[in-house]
Amino acid sequence: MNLFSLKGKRALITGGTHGLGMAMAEGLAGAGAELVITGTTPSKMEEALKYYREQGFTATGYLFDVTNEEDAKKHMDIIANELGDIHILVNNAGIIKRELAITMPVDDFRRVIDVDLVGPFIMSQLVAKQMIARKEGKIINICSMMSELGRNSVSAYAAAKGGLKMLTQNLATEWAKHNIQVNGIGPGYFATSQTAPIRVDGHPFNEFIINRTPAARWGDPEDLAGAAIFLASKASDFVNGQVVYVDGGILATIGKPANED
Ligand code: GCO
Repeated sequence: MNLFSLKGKRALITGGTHGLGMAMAEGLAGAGAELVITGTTPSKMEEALKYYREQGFTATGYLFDVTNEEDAKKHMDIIANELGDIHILVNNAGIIKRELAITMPVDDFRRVIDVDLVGPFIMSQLVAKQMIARKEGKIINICSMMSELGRNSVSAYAAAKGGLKMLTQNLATEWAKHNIQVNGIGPGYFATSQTAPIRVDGHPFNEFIINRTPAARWGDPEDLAGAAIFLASKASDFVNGQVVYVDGGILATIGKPANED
């Protein structure tokens, strides 16, 4: 089981104050990693750090916007001085704006691309500099079903997450020779605050997803911990540029008629 041990490793999870980021951070800490959490909301950060520390985990938090290159560099320098190297980067911070493309304000489209695609590039470039020097590192980009499929109202998010899948493959291409493994996790449909509006009982999308998912359920954030531990540990030292889909089988099937068991 040493293959999956993260003892002695420091993992930075962007947007690790709630939702899927928190679930993955908990999994990494459970495997032995020290946590560095970034966020943008002081109250969420305070609550999250209290929760991590109540679990007995070592956790430190930093408030900055990953799309602000100058601020990100400043905080990554502070982290390096206060804590030391980052061994594992999880680019999890992301937003979604659901609006049909025909009416979506371009500034909204641009903001989604900025947070979900440019932010991961900025953070990857900052940590890769120390990982190249150290000749080892793990970068995990949180992609999406929308890295592969589209649906009405998520054009910006799909463009960003499709780009994030290709960014994962390209960073893997450039940095594998430095023993840096860059991979992705593609969550299916999970029960989080981001999906709460389309998950309420009776919402047509809720029934649709249950029917469209072979596992016939929404994902539980804890379902992601295993993939995060795998891609953060020695167990994936020869895995490069892959996206591990944790989706209950959605991408494996064209789906089935609503009345079919
Ligand atoms: C949506 C959902 C999805 C999921 C997830 C799927 O509106 O379709 O929010 O985007 O959150 O990204 O992988």
